[in-house]
Amino acid sequence: MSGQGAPVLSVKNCGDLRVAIVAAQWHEKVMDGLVDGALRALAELGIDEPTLVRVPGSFELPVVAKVLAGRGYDAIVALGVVIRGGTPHFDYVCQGVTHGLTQVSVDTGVPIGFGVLTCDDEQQALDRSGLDGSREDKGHEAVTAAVATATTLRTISEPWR
Ligand code: DLZ
Repeated sequence: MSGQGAPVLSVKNCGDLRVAIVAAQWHEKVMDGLVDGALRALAELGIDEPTLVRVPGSFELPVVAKVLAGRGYDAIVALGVVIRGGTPHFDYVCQGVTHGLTQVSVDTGVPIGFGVLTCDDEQQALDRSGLDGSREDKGHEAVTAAVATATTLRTISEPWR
């Protein structure tokens, strides 16, 4: 999967949305880039004072996302970096976080931006981190996708006239 084909999203009328970021702490340098990109995207969208919650690792993202989803947030952004090692652990963490976040989002109806990088090595993660010199800015992208979906849900939730 590559970043080619990504849409240019135009998100409007979202300044009043309540957004929470939940971010893991493994791979600090890459995580710093993802969190910075997410906060930058929220500022560009006029969404002030987002909540930022840190968890130890990506595997802990879904449970905290679920609690946040129950606290009235309109959108959640989950950020993490999982890098392949020499054991099957990588697959279990990736599967757990992906399945867990999907389940939380579908069950609660709260959109979750998926900003969890699953990479073969650190360089692949840096290339997607939004740090200087990187090709992609996945924290920024995850915010834009979550907020765009929240505005869509607001539109289709309005009663028919
Ligand atoms: C254990 C583990 C490993 C090996 N690798 C990562 C990783 O690359 N990225 C990440 O976010 N978390 C990793 N973890 C930690 C798990 O996500 C989790 O925090 C622990 O298994 C404790 O539940």
